[in-house]
Amino acid sequence: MQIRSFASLMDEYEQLISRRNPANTRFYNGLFTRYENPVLTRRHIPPFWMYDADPAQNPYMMQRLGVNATMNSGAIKLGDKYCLVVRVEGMDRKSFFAVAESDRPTEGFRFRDYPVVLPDTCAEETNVYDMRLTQHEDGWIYGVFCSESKDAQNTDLSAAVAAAGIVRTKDLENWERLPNLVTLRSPQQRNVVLHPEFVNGQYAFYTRPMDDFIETGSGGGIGFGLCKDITHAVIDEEKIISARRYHTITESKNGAGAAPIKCDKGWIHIAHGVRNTAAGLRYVLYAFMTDLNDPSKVIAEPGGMLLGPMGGERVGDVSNVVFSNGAIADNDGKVYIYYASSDTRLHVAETDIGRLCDYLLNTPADALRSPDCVRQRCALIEKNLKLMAK
Ligand code: M1P
Repeated sequence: MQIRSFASLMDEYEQLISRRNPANTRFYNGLFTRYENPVLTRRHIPPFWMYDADPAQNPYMMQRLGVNATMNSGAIKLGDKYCLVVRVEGMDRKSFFAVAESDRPTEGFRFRDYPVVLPDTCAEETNVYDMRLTQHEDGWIYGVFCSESKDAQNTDLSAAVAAAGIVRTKDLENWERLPNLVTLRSPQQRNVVLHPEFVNGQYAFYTRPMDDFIETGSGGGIGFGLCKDITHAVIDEEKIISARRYHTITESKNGAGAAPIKCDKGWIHIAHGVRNTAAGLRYVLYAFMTDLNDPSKVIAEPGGMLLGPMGGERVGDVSNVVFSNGAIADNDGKVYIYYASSDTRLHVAETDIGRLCDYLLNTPADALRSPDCVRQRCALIEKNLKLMAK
């Protein structure tokens, strides 16, 4: 096998970072634009994170600390920079966070020189992943993420406990770790999102109650709860605001997704859902809207999907997975949705507030119930055939 020089690995990496990412003009649905290339993959990891560049120490120029995947990032605009806090999965399948940024929303993302070093305050934690970022009106940027630990009460070696970890920062550089969220009525939590504004003077969280590490439980769905003190966040009362319903996008494992985006019609939420079917799990991104004055009240929840997997990505077990933890609403009204596909790479889709509102408020809510869906389609066809005949 030929031994590559570190310089050639760096050249290849720089070429990848500077590659343009044109819009995919073959795709049209009137709602969003897709782009030809993912914005981040494991090939975007700087070689100096993985190789010892010293040939005396690394004569075969062998990867010493490899990376398996980049996915499920939180997203935020900081000054002029589009920033992603990315879940980076090592070869050992354990994850850590790293900030990638660009001055353009759809290309040019480059990881900062060092990954995020979280304060080591949670001794029993074994894995961290999927951080959602919220610019809160209290002035801090919060990251809420999945904190996984060994289940000490269970002798099964693989039994795990999921909690919502909380960190805060002003610059995505220096992070303060706060105690994990405590929800008194649900033993475990994953995919929790902090609302950007105070609600009744308190911090508001969208939660996903779980009975155990995998099961979302009988009372599952998207929960909502308030807490007074985020430095010791405890939610006493967690109410379900969007219940799981059989064979809909919110059937199981639903989370609240990205931090909500405020517009004059309500709060726009972009989330992911997965349905169990005989053919396996079916992942989609979906959207819902909550009331401006009461963000615990869902006012629009189309039944259809917002964004499915890209064609040509159906490889292996996780071919179906689409997952979003982050979207950026820009000053000009454009919205960039960062989504992971197949649990290995991050893509972007571009839309705007007007289109998202139209989608949310005018897409049939029961489109996934098949007889209704077909009837609605027939009504649409009939209307269009009449229009075309004129
Ligand atoms: O593999 C799909 C997803 O599975 C988990 O998500 P959830 O909390 O919904 O079960 C996470 O590992 C997530 O990162 C992953 O994309």
